[in-house]
Amino acid sequence: MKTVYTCFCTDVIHDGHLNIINEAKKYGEVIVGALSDKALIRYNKFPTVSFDERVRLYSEIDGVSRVVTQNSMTYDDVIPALKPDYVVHGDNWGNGPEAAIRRHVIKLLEEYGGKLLEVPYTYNENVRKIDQRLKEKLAMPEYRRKRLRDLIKMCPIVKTIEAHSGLTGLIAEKTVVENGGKLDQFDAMWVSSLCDSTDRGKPDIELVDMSARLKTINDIMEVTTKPIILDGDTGGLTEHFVYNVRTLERMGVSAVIIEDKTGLKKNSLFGTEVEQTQDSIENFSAKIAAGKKAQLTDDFMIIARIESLILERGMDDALERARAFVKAGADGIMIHSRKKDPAEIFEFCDRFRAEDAETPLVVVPTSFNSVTEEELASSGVNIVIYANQLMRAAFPAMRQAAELILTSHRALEADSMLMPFKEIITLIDEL
Ligand code: SPV
Ligand code: MG
Repeated sequence: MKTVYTCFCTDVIHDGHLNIINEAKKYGEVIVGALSDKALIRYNKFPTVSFDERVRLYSEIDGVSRVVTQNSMTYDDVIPALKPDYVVHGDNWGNGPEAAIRRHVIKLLEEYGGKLLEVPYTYNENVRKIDQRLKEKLAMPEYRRKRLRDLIKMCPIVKTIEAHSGLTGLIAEKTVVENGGKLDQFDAMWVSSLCDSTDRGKPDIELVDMSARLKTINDIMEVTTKPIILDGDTGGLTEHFVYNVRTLERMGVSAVIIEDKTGLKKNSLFGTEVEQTQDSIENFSAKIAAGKKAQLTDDFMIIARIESLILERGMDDALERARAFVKAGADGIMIHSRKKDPAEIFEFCDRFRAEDAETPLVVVPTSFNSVTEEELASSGVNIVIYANQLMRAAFPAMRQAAELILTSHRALEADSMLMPFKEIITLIDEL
């Protein structure tokens, strides 16, 4: 009997999947591949049920002979091993980033004479509702909040991009690229104080208050499902911080990062060019401990950001603070630097990891931007934050468009740099 292989990456079986199985079984014994969690999260999906539950779900479908694990989104592990006579897939992967996977599957099949069968993709009201329901589930606070802790366990490094509005949230949520046959996307979003302030035309000095920051978070949450890390500046007064922890947690924010500065906070990238005061270890530890005591779930994370390298207080001071803040209950350490060379970040990570193998490490490579995710991951970094690039990309583009219109006395000259009108109206999902 011939064998037919198809890969599923769904948490819910709908008409479309049943149609694939019904078509597949006409050609032989049906083997379903369950995409592993690690592969799934790079593939624009996040599981809402465990891998074992997905395997059980697929095994129970009438017509499925067995379920195997597929670890590679490019089918490299399963096709050469199983050599199925046919691979069945919906006909909706010919365009966009998935097209590379399709080409690769065809190549793998050609190596031994296997064939690709494409089934018309089913898109009806029932399928649409199920997709929508899954998305809603992921956007709910209880799912979104814990997703960051899950990602830290699942990913070599959690890739986080700044978002400061619904629109930038959509970019963080939906941007998927194909690179070397693999799909990739961001895992999480950073609500930066710098970008949230800049977007309002205000300086980054804790002037934009928590009510305004919560509005930004809410705008982002309305249109996304990915976890949110809030830049909480200094955390403010401990007596206020505890209330904000509760609010953020209830909203479904996954983590707040607070920095060990006090008084008038200025952006770290100014370094010692402006006057900035570092908080004492005792005060900041007490703030962390109070925040941890206030939170109600085990999911929420309070991450301590150490400014010793920014303020040129030295590596030993940074490490002493890291030790103290972890002891006070911090769920992670962010170490910041404004040097172009990542050497001091690597030194911190190596020395910290020599004493503490567990506590998640976070870095923001704005200045030391030549460092790769792979290098950071191999130094023990768990979360990389691209803290301001979307804002910095948008500003010069908007200014250039404004200048072109002013100098041309019409909009035609700016047109080639603009997104087509049709595209911008389809960017936003309608319910
Ligand atoms: C932010 O994005 O606001 C940050 C990171 O705090 S930095 O601008 O590098 O200080
Ligand atoms: Mg900030």
